[in-house]
Amino acid sequence: MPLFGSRQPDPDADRVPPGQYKTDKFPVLHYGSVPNTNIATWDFRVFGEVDTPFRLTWDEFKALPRKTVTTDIHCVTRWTKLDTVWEGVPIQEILARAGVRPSVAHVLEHAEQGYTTNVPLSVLDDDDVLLADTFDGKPLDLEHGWPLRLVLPKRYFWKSAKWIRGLEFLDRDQPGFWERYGYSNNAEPWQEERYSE
Ligand SMILES: Nc1nc2c(c(=O)[nH]1)N[C@H]1C(S)=C(S)[C@@H](COP(=O)(O)O)O[C@H]1N2
Ligand SMILES: [Mo]
Repeated sequence: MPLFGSRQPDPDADRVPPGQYKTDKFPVLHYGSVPNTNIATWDFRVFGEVDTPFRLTWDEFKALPRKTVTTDIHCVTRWTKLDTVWEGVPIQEILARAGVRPSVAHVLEHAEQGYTTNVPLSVLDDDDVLLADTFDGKPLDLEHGWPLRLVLPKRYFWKSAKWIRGLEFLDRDQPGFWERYGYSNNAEPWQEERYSE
């Protein structure tokens, strides 16, 4: 018996960013309602400052190269979930196909119902960033973003748009939905960048 009670130090403590707590649940968080997506008319658009803008149908998306990423996720409302397992198309596959122009420094994620969130190209262009259609080996639940969401583990999770429909490449920054409401532009959990100054 430990001398001062039975609480053991959490072996995962160094994986939980400042001000966050660990949960095994998978909370559902979004603004508005769960959209009604028709997979037959669904598309994913890559546009803006790219040499090869393109549009993918669901079947075309499903035919792209895929990989699995296991990662921790952090929501600004303070929950952190460790070792989440996602599968989908690596973002670097999309970037390569688009031919992103040298002038591009920013990307705007576009999702259903006008939800947007912005991210620097240098942050998006990482080997743990996925366009994910699968969580824990199963298609995404509707409320977690079916059919497709972005997963960007190195930023608070509002930068991971559910029901994503496109990426817009920009030569200047353009704040997204939460960023316009005073949330941090950079949103780095280890720096605890929750709100803008
Ligand atoms: N389209 C869309 N994507 C969104 C949001 C949203 O409101 N709309 N909320 C974000 C926030 S704040 C979080 S924490 C995560 C939550 O993902 P989850 O519901 O799968 O846990 O989705 C993000 N993606
Ligand atoms: Mo969030």
